Amino acid sequence: MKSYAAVDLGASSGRVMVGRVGPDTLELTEAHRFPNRPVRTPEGLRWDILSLYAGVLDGLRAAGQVDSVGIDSWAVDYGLLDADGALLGNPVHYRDTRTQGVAEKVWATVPAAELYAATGLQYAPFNTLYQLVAAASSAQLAHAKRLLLVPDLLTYWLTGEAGTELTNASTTQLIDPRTGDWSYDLAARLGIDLGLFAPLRRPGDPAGLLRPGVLEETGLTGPVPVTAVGSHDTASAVAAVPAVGERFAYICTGTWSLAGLELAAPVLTEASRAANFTNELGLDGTVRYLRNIMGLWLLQECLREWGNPDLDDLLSAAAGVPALRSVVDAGDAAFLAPGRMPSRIADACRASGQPVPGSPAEITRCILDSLALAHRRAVLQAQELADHPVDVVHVVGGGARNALLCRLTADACGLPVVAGPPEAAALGNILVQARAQNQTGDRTEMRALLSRTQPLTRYEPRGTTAQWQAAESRLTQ
Ligand code: LFR
Repeated sequence: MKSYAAVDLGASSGRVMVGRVGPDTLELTEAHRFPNRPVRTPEGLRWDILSLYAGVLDGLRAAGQVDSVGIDSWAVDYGLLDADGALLGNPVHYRDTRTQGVAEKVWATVPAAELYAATGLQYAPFNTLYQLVAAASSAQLAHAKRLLLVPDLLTYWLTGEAGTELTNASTTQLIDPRTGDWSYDLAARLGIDLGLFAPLRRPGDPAGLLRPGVLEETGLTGPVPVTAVGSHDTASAVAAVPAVGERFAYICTGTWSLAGLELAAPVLTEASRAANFTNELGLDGTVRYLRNIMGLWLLQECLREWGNPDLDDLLSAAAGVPALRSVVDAGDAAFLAPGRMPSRIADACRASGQPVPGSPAEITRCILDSLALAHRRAVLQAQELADHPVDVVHVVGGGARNALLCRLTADACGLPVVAGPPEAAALGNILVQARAQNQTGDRTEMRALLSRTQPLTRYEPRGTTAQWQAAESRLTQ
């Protein structure tokens, strides 16, 4: 039996989980959870990276002796280091407004269709490429000698070794998904210096040893290796989808819903671009062909506005609200920024001529119906665009605990939903570390271990999908 620490940083909290792995064992316990509170400074919205790093150190201390450590977090964001290796400012939050209007400038140099053909990445205003173009004339970038994506930055602080983990690098929009290498030509055309990036490493590669100072601070006894995992949280979550066979879709639910397929090769067609599907990279050269849907962010922002009422009470009240009275487009980037979410949702319903939800229960129901509808759309379109039919939808991540969301998703997709594990990102992180120590075999074996050991809930679809189709056409009209 071996133990691994998974550092898993989400948009609203970070956690250090300990995984115990044996031939028929995969147990997860939470060693430490800490808030992730972005801060609005005069310059804009920033991540409080020092408090996150302090949370990681506290978590490693709480985790106790482990055989390895792995780090995953949200994607696209980065820290810049100067020539001395010191951090230049707090990493910018992907919900910051600095990228507004930047895409149009980029497309004037490299048309959107060419960008997609080269990188396979969906349009999202926050892709690292747009962030770098937005920062092009900043003093920080001018002084930067190194760019490290968030998990790579924390790894660097833990070990002193700089690298760029590939699954997360694929979210920068600077990687060619066919080769898994940088898109040199594209970067040159946009004046982006790829020399800022440290060498690529892949999930399972060694990422150094905890520095003596870190050992001292955490009370661990060295050597403790840090292992590169799927450092993009969604890559780790997809690695932990407990699927049998290949005919499955997944939805990683949390702040975002990431809905799609695991493929052997990217889909770079014009139809795929028009549908805004992304080709991010996963474990073992796989492609995460998926769409970003606003996810439970919509509800989290409402809860914040309502003063954080009890979620279970709210969800049972929402279950009693008539279904599909009004829906919004949960894929709409208009919902990206924080603030005023209940009234933004009400406005969207009013603008599309639907009944305007008023009470928290009605708004919650509108959000969950809208998410299920967006899940349906993504699952159907992904199968069609990739010519890859599925028999089942796996819901992993925090939303797997939300029975109403899982049930509505099964009904909307007209497919069984298998819900769980909720801590998929941490489990994927741990399994890659275990594999690096030869404790598990390939992806199929990892998934078999998950389905043997993790409690899963199955939701069979009810009724026909006619009312979902009707809601869909209401939305597209
Ligand atoms: C989910 C996630 C998504 C990414 C978004 C922003 O946590 O990593 O995959 O698109 O956050 O980084």
